[in-house]
Amino acid sequence: MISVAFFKLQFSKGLIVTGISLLWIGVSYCDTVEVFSKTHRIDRVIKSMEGEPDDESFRLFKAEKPELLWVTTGNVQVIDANTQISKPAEMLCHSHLMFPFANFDQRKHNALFGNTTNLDLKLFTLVQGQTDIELPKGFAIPVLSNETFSFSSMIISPQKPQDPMEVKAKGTFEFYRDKDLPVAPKPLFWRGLALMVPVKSSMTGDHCTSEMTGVSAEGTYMPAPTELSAEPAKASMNLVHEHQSGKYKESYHWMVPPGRHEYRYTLENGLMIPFDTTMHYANLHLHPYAESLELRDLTTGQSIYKGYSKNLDHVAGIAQLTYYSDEKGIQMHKDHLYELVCVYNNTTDREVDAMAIMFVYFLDKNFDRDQLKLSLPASPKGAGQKTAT
Ligand SMILES: [Cu+2]
Repeated sequence: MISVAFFKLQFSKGLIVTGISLLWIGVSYCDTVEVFSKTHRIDRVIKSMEGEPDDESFRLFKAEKPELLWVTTGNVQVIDANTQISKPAEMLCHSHLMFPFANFDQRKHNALFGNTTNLDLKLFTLVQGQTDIELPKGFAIPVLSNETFSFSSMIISPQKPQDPMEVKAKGTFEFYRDKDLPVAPKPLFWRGLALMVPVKSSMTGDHCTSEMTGVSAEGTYMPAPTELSAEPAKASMNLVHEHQSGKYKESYHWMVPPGRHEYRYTLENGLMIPFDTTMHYANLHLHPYAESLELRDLTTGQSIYKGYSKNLDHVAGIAQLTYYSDEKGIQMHKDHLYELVCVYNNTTDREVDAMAIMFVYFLDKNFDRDQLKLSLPASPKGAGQKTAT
């Protein structure tokens, strides 16, 4: 059967959802949803992580009854709010397709799938240097049509614009309706693995997502050895927290002094996976002046994936990040020790801020769409027309 879908739904706060057949896999088609941030006026330099955060709520698809959807790709662009013309990619700090932060409960979410899935808060993080994610062919993230999502974005401006400009972030996400797929995709779940650096601070974090923190252990604060510790980045002082050992504070956002520096971090919580499984996709989040980020298996000594960053020539920014994508995958182990190794080469004469996060996608091997029983009530009247923002 070959069919073409087209729908257009108007949501609140500048959100448009359109769908049309764009990508064909065999005889199946995908739907596309477009989401827009609010308009930002840019008239000055706005550094990394110092832009105004924006969140837009939306649903992927309006269905009479809840149904299974499979998310496969994400794209983000910064566009002129009036002409829709694309702006330079260095104006994007980051954006996420995620469940709403304020009320996401991982346990409750996965209970919707009979506890056979292991999804976390985010589906995609798109950043300067990689504004597209396409999961490997035949792989996708299972979600439900009646779930609310958040398109979160931050726009920055490494250079002062000649004239003030009005811009928006535009997110485009593709998904399939399960009922249109003769063959089930292989399910993936996301984890964010952030490199933490010992920092000189006694601040305590209180608003953290899983990749931003290790375990917040009780204990007496002891400063990290001075030669190892960095200044925490001021924009993320509230995310400084204690290392699992209780011996020092650490942060996923820190300052790199001039020169070339290597940072190593043993993942305190491992990979946060419930079983041994395979990894099929990985993408990076690095800041300008980064060279590479590597995930290593300390138990076997094996390098799992080493990604690289190419910096822009004309301004502090990232031109391109490499990513890992493989249908065959790499075997990963719940009980192995893993390490992140990151290199920054700060070629300026002042400190620059840094992050190093690897977003990884694992096979959710216990999820079986044929066993999924959607016992959810149908969406209440009007659901999907307007969602909280
Ligand atoms: Cu960052």
